[in-house]
Amino acid sequence: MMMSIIRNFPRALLEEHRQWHHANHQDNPANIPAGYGLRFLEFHRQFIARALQWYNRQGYNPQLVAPWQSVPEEIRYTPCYNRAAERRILFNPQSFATADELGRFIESSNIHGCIHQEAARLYNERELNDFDVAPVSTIFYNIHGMIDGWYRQWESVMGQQGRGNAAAGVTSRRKSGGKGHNLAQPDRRNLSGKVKHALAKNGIRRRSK
Ligand SMILES: [Cu+2]
Repeated sequence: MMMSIIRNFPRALLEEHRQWHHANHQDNPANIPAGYGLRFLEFHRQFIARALQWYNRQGYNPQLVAPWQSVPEEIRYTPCYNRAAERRILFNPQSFATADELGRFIESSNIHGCIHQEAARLYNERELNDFDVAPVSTIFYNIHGMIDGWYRQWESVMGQQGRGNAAAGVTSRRKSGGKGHNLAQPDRRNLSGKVKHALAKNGIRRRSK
């Protein structure tokens, strides 16, 4: 596994990420407040886009920051890793009525925390386990690009894509208000096709380690 610390990562970007996590810090993963999940997904989506824009302008190796196509096996088999949570996110995304629900689940299931913690340990990159400095590690973008892929898959399956970020949030919140929509009860066979299609459409692909 390649790893690398981006030595000249811009201080302003690092500070922005640090402050977001300080402002949005959650003490109790079992009780993540409404709204946090959508903020988490949206903040990281736009943060990694801007950080990678800077990264690419430096002419650095894009392979090092490519989204993981899946969680590395050595992480999936650690005690903190919630494989049932992973299954729900990947294969039953329509069970999350809103993007906020998906984002809160990514936190409350500890799947995000566990990936950071175990990647830090396994790849000997302790920055990854510290919100204040995690974005200096190229592995941060492997992880958050993958998580954003989960979010994009949810958007595709739920018909949210192409509406813009803010609109998607508003729309999905409105949907939870009970107005029926056609993806509420998809049949399982349809779903796996949709999920596969969404993954392909989002360009999620295998990356060699
Ligand atoms: Cu973060």
